[in-house]
Amino acid sequence: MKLIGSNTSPYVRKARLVLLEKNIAHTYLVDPPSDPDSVVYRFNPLGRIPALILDDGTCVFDSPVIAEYADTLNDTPILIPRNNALAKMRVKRWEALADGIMDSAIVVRNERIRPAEKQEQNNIDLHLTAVTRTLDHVAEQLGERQWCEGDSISLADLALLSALVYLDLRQPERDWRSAHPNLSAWFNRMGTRPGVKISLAEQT
Ligand SMILES: N[C@@H](CCC(=O)N[C@@H](CS)C(=O)NCC(=O)O)C(=O)O
Repeated sequence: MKLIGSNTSPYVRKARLVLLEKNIAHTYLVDPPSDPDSVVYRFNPLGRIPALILDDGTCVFDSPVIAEYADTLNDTPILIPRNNALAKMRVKRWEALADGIMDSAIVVRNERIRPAEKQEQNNIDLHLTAVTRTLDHVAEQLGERQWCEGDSISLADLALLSALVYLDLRQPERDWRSAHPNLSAWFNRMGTRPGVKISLAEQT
């Protein structure tokens, strides 16, 4: 299978981390939709990445669907609980929080690259505040535990990591590590994982 993406997209990073963590053989193709000739338009009518192309040509999108599909391919590890509806909901809720951070950070990014006179400061402030509030929340939820949910790695950890890497890229002025030392320690522990190391080496 082939994962089409870009090294800056946090949603792509989440999908890539799932494939790497589960050791699922795939080719990673950097081919962002900002290039009008990107192959992504042939596979995903939305023209969005990540897009996972299966060997029979089936295209899987978007990142939560890719994560859920990929998680069914093997059990090493299981990233989304299978037999416990509440535990599954909690992991997916972490994913929603992480995706929400990404969504808001992208709104801020898109505003900031507009000419200064066209930027909507209210919109920027709204989304910066949403990110701050959500970081406060996830840091509190994590506490001193090793994993976001349960007693092993899950999609929750991979999604949150992807959101934080994106914040480092687009909001380097945001000192979330000082604000949340527990999140910082968790991030550093996550950074020792082989799949995470590969992904972190893929920036820009
Ligand atoms: N909800 C989608 C979001 C995907 C998305 O918006 N991807 C962005 C990149 S971060 C994209 O492809 N935008 C189109 C573009 O860059 O032209 C997911 O989780 O996969």
